[in-house]
Amino acid sequence: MHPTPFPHLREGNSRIALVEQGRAIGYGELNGRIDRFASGLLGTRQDLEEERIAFFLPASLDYVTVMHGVWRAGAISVPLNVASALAELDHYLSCARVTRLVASAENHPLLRDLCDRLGIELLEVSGLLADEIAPLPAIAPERRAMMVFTSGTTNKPKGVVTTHANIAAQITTLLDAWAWSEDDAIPLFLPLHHVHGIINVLSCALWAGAKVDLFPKFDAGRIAAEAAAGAYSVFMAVPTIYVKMLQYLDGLEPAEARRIGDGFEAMRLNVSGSAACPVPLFEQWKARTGQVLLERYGMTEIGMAISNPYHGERRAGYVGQPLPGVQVMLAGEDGAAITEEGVPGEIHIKGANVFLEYWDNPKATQESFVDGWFRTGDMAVVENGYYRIMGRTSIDIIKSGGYKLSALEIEGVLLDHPGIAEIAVIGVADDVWGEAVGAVIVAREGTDLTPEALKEWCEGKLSAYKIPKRIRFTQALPRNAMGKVTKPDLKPLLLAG
Ligand code: MCA
Ligand code: AMP
Repeated sequence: MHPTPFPHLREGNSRIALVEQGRAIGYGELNGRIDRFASGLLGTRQDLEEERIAFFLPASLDYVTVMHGVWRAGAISVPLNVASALAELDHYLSCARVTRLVASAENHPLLRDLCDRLGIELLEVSGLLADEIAPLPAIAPERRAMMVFTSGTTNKPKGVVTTHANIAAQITTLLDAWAWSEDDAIPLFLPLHHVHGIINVLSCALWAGAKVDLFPKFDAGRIAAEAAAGAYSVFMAVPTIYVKMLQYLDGLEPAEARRIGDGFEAMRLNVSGSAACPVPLFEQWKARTGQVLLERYGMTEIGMAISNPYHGERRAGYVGQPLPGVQVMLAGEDGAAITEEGVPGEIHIKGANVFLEYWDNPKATQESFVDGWFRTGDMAVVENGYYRIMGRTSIDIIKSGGYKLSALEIEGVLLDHPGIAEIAVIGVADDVWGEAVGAVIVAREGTDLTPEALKEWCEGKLSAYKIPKRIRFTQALPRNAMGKVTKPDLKPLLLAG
């Protein structure tokens, strides 16, 4: 019996599982390393019984070893954002009540004080690879497997807990819907503390027995070169990355750009998600590469829920239909199900894919469900059989570069600044990022605030992408129909109040 519901990474699969900086790692080697790591984690224990083990690692052999090793030892994986500021890490580690943190030696100096203060053991993968493989516990599918932090409208990010069964459901529906096979190869450059990178790319590929090319970070030039060389069959990214790829191609000689475009055209699938794919972007990508983007809709709490078809029409500006096994209901303001087309409602979701709970937060968990349906906070409408996402019910959620950010969390941090009397953080429409983080600030009298000084002050408190890029004192900014402030020409400028 497999110790976890996740297949034993295709024992007997002689194919390549991972490519890390040009080095190919086979499924056999990976499997053995995971078992050794799980054994090292267990030590003298037989089952880690949902102990929380965090890891601060980029996409790497070590990351995969820890994620699966933690699962096999019966603990909960808590993957951390490697771009987090220390104050953010402090929140994740204390909220999850993490006992052990795995990071590469070069990051130990950065994390040492925090771990000491929180009583967390700071470890390296190499120190936990046991020589002998211990008997691994059999893990029931309903046990907790992973905790991923997500921003909500409330102040601090919440830990979304999924079980082994949730993860299995989220993966297997995509394997079928998008026709994954062991012949596939995919680049992985998305951050690995979010479901998009963890489930859609890494876990689907490993479950299928396919090949994953690991990038420590997004690198348009290298991705383009590999795509042109025919290295990949599947490509998955957020809209901002498609914008950045197009910008990169625009800067090349036409013949070179065409060669890369042909490389993308030869792939069997290009997927976009995590944020709305604007119709012009869909069209530009098609013109450049011949690829008709498959747009889908998902969320940390539910994995993927709605997808355009793999076979059949992929409609620009729409996310398609519910995935097999996922129940979708649009709820009107009175909570009743909307049955006719053209009437907007909030997306509610049911299915084996839906998460178990927000960690240590029964109130938030309870409030996010109604009659067993998970309330996503996203509005949608069905038109000619296809769902169209209309936006969030709360303007306090900003989606920037595919990252979900809480305006209130950013306001909370900035309000500690002695020169800020009042602040409103808002999403500002942006061609590259979808939305950029904007802040409207009322300064305390006599203070001399500049965007640069504020940015510097935020270091260590907020990840770089949460730092307001556009700061301005003003009375009123125009809003669009969705309630979003849309003033594209706002400059990083601070005017006297
Ligand atoms: C980075 N920068 C930004 C943003 N991000 N500026 C404004 N808005 C942003 N969102 C700035 C940095 O501060 C820096 O500025 C400069 O851009 C370069 O930063 P860097 O991090 O190097 O940018 P990048 O490497 O070009 O990264 C862009 C990226 C990244 C690759 C698009 O944001 C990314 O990987 N996004 C994907 C997020 C994701 O996977 N989300 C999935 C969650 P300066 O130079 O001034 O410091 S959603 C999900 O999982 C659900 C389930 C779903 O549906 O998928
Ligand atoms: P996260 O909570 O970080 O997992 O992000 C999930 C959110 O991203 C959803 O609740 C939506 O608001 C948004 N989202 C994901 N996919 C799409 C899409 N294709 N179009 C519009 N919004 C999307």
